[in-house]
This record gives sequence, structure tokens and C-alpha cells, in this order.
Amino acid sequence: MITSSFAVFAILAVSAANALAVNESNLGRRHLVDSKKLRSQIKLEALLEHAKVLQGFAFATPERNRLIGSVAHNQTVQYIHDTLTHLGDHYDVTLQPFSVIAHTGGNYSLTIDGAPTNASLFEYSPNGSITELLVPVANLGCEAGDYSDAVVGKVALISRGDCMFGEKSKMARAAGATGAIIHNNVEGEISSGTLGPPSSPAATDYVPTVGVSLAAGTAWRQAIEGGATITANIVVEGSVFEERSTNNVVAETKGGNHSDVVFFGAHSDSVSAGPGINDNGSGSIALLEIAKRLIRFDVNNAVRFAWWSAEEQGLLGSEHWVTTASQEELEKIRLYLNFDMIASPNYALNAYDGDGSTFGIAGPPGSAETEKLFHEYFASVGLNSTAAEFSGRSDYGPFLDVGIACGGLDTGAEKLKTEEEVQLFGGEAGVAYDVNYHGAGDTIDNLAQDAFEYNAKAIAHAVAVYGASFKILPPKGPVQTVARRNIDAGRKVWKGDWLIA
Ligand SMILES: *[C@@H]1O[C@H](CO)[C@@H](O)[C@H](O)[C@H]1NC(C)=O
Ligand SMILES: *[C@@H]1O[C@H](CO)[C@@H](O)[C@H](O)[C@H]1NC(C)=O
Ligand SMILES: *[C@@H]1O[C@H](CO)[C@@H](O)[C@H](O)[C@H]1NC(C)=O
Ligand SMILES: *[C@@H]1O[C@H](CO)[C@@H](O)[C@H](O)[C@H]1NC(C)=O
Ligand SMILES: *[C@@H]1O[C@H](CO)[C@@H](O)[C@H](O)[C@H]1NC(C)=O
Ligand SMILES: *[C@@H]1O[C@H](CO)[C@@H](O)[C@H](O)[C@H]1NC(C)=O
Ligand SMILES: *[C@@H]1O[C@H](CO)[C@@H](O)[C@H](O)[C@H]1NC(C)=O
Ligand SMILES: CC(=O)N[C@H]1CO[C@H](CO)[C@@H](O)[C@@H]1O
Repeated sequence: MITSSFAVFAILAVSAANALAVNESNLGRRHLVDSKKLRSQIKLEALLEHAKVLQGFAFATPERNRLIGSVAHNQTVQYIHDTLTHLGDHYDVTLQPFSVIAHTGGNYSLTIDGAPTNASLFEYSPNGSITELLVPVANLGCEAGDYSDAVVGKVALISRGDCMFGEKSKMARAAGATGAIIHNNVEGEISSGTLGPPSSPAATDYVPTVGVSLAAGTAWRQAIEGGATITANIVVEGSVFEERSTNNVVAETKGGNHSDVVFFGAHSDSVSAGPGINDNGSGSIALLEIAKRLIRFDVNNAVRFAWWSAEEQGLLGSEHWVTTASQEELEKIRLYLNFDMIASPNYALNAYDGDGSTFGIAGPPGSAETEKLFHEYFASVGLNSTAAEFSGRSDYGPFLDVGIACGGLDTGAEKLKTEEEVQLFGGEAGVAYDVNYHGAGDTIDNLAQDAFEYNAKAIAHAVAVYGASFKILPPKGPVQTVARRNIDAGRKVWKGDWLIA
């Protein structure tokens, strides 16, 4: 239940209600949802109106963001919830409360034999200041037996691979180490890794843990095996863990077969650096506007929408939903589609690579057909489209983990646009798709309005096609009872923006 800042919301609700006006006299004679008709209802002006409301929430607070648990994020959740409930009796709308442990702050340094050394700090690493000998751990540090008595009181040097970073840090602690350095098992540094939230804000699950490159880790191992001693100094300061309560919003059409659901999701929170209007306000807004317009139509398959919270902490909202759903609930989902960052200023129009033809990782049966649906749709309206890596790096990750077919669209984040993509989409080569990614400049003024509208209509197309029929999909694959992780040694496993293994 969200009761905070109700007065502020009440004022905004008036303009929201106007923007919502639906011609009730048309509701009595509804027809089966149709792509062209639904798309014709999706207007850029309405999308931008919602964007203004979300940005207004952020900019009315000193932090100017929509970080989970903040007033502006709570208002976002309430705005989505109230917009849906004000539509009348068309959706079952629920708030799913949960709490997460957020990690803020944490600056750090690594010094090896007195020399400052490149390293990254794992998210959820605790404070500490350790100066101790470095002791290599056998194998991949995923079994208690990999840790010899020599690590007691020392800094454990562990290879990446096989199990999660958090498990390695926990095992190092259990074996008596006071700090841990995890080196990569493929070339390059380990950037933006997470240990995963501790069991409570006060828990002492982990030792201070940093990540280094394969080259650095290998050199230290070889030196130590050759008889040298190496002293590591790890300092982590100002890591703050706090519990924050928040809500997912989930809405399902009253109509349609509730045992055959097509599920659309986006995340409602932003990072702390800015209001998050492209990342990922844009996906949330498109879904809200489509949900509003869909009430004029009938559906054969129930259409469910979710606005996930705590994506930025590592997909915690979607994971909470998936891990608390029963096997029976999960089996009712034919397909999950995800939409985040769909209006990047220097955009590419990407559909998730569900068939694996571009990046080599395919999804469960139905994922390839959904990628094809989007490419064919864009082609039918004269637009080019490309594939985005099907990495699990957003809220569809938990759905893929349990074997549900997935798809989705995005327009690119921090990576640089290529010459080839400029031929397809215009824009500037060698510049990030979204230079404001995770920044204060992620505002309405910096949205690509054309991409926003193209993508909102593409989503409406998928809502219409799958709301009417799943006939283009092959038979479903098996759904797993317990969420499993695709952790192969050396494969990057993403959780939001974070590597977990
Ligand atoms: C509502 O729809 C009816 C029937 O299509 C139409 O005659 C009427 O003008 C519409 N009203 C408004 C306010 O758009
Ligand atoms: C936001 O909502 C959560 C969940 O209802 C609540 O626990 C929290 O106190 C709210 N935050 C603020 C700043 O009002
Ligand atoms: C952390 O930041 C503080 C304040 O800027 C600074 O004094 C301290 O040296 C930093 N610590 C490390 C380990 O970099
Ligand atoms: C440290 O990292 C920086 C930035 O990634 C890189 O330019 C530099 O070469 C690295 N230094 C070493 C010694 O690896
Ligand atoms: C880490 O240190 C900061 C002060 O530098 C403190 O506020 C914070 O609570 C400490 N974190 C933990 C998890 O103890
Ligand atoms: C609803 O969907 C389920 C699962 O696909 C199917 O078994 C059932 O026959 C459908 N019901 C109707 C009325 O179509
Ligand atoms: C699609 O790509 C082709 C080939 O690069 C290009 O000629 C065309 O202008 C692009 N279409 C659009 C709408 O940008
Ligand atoms: C910060 C963050 O997690 N943003 C997500 C927004 O959506 C894109 C596309 O799905 C993801 O790649 C980002 O991780």
C-alpha cells in the first residue's frame, strides 16, 4: 500500500484523468483486438504527457531521480496503479510488495606490494581495510575444499567461473580469509560485478571483494607458485546497505483465457543519477498507454502488464515475481516480452536475438518467432531493425531462467553506434546510443521521439497479435520448477547491469 505523498498525487491525478478520457459509448461494441486499430490509438503526445508526469515527480525532489523507495518512485508506482484502476473494470490490478537491500556508496582501492593496481569493487562488498599476504585458492573456489588453511587471516586470490561471485566471497569468509580478489577467466577486467544482496543489512556474509584482470591474477599466481610473496592492501569505505520497501504493479485484462497469458513488462525505477526517462521510463510509459487503449478491444488470450521495481538493484522486482510464482502460474505464461530504453537519442531499433542468429544465445521455443514478428513488423512499416544480444541483462532474465519464451525491444545504451547502424537508422557513428545513460541528462528533451513512437507501435502490434492468437508460436518448452541459473564457466551472466558470475 502506498499512502505517502497522496496530496501531491491527487493534483496530478486530475490531468491524468483528462489524458485518460475514453469514449465510453464505444465500449459496448468491442471487437477482437487488431494491430492496425490499436496502433492508430497510440499517439506520441500521450506518451510525452506520461513522460512529463514521471519527470515532474523526479524533479520535484532534491535528488531529481526515481530511485526505488524514494518519494518520486513511490509516486511513479501510484501513478501507474491509479491510471489503471481509473480505467474502470477492465483490469485486475495488484501491487506486489517486497523489500530489497540497496547498496549505495563504497569507494575503494587495491594496492599490490605498495603499487596502486586496477580493480573493480563488487556491488555489496562490505567496508574493510586489509593488508595481508595473497594466497591462491585451488580450482574455481566454489567448494570448501578449494580453500587451504593457508588462507586464514589472508587475502584469497580466486578465479572467476562456475559459481557466483557472491558464493566465492562467502566461501572465502567461511574459510577464514579477511579479503578476496577475484580474477577474470577470460581476457580483460571484470567490470560491474555484484555479490548479490546480503541476507540482511547487518549480515556479514562477505569479505571486502574486488575484481581484477586475467593477466594480473595469472601473473600473481605464477609468482607465488615460484616462491614469491605478494602483499595485497584492499580498502573499502562508505558501503551502506539499507532495506527499502517497494511494489511491483501487475495488471491483467479481465477478458481472455487466463491459462494462456502473454506478459509484457518494463521497469518503473531509475538509477540515482537522473530521472530515468529513457532508462527506463520509456518502456513503462509505452506499456501504460497501450494498456489504456487496449480496453476498447476484446482479447482471446489474457494480456498481463507488469511494471517492475528494483530493476536497477539487479532485476529484483521481476525475480521476486518469478521466484514467488507457483509452477502452475508460470505454466500459464506463453511468452514474456520486455521493453526498456526504447527512445535512446542515437538509437538503433533492436529486437532481442531470440533465435541466436546474431549473438549465439537463443531462447526457449517462441523466442525466435517473436524476434521474427518484430523484424517483420518494422519491415512492413518501412523501418530497418537489428538484433540485440539476448543476454538476460534486463527483467526478462528471471523468465528465461525458468524456461519461458521471451522477446523485447530496445534502442541501445552506453555502447557506441557503428557506421553500419548509421546506414540503417541515421544518427552518429562512434557516439553512444544514449550519451545520457544513467546520467542527469536522461530527460524528456533527450528522447528520440520518432523511436519512441515507432517502438510503442511495435509493442502495440505484439499486444494485438498475441492478444488474438498464439498460432505463430511453436509448442511450449518445459518450465522449470525451481529458478535455475545458466552459469557456465566463462559465460557472462547478467543481472540488470551487473555480472553475477
Ligand atoms: C463516441 O463514439 C460515438 C460512436 O462511435 C460517436 O458518435 C461520438 O461522437 C463519440 N464521442 C466523442 C466525444 O468522441
Ligand atoms: C515508499 O513506499 C514504500 C512502500 O510502501 C514505503 O515503505 C516507503 O517509506 C516510501 N518512501 C517514502 C520516501 O515515502
Ligand atoms: C574514499 O573517499 C574519501 C573522501 O573522498 C577519501 O578520503 C578516501 O581516501 C577514499 N578511500 C579510498 C579507499 O579511496
Ligand atoms: C588500468 O585501467 C585503465 C582504464 O581501464 C587502463 O587504461 C590501463 O591500461 C590499466 N592499467 C593497467 C596497468 O592495466
Ligand atoms: C561503512 O562505513 C560507513 C562510514 O564510512 C558507514 O556509514 C557504514 O555503515 C559502513 N557500512 C557497513 C555495512 O557497516
Ligand atoms: C485456455 O488455455 C488453456 C491452455 O492453453 C487451454 O488448455 C484451454 O483449452 C483454453 N481454454 C479455452 C476456453 O480456450
Ligand atoms: C534502411 O537501410 C537502407 C540500407 O542501408 C537505407 O538505404 C534506408 O534508407 C534505411 N531506411 C530507413 C527508413 O532509414
Ligand atoms: C539501468 C538498467 O538496468 N537499464 C536497463 C534498461 O533497459 C535496457 C534494455 O533492456 C537494459 O539493457 C538496461 O540494463
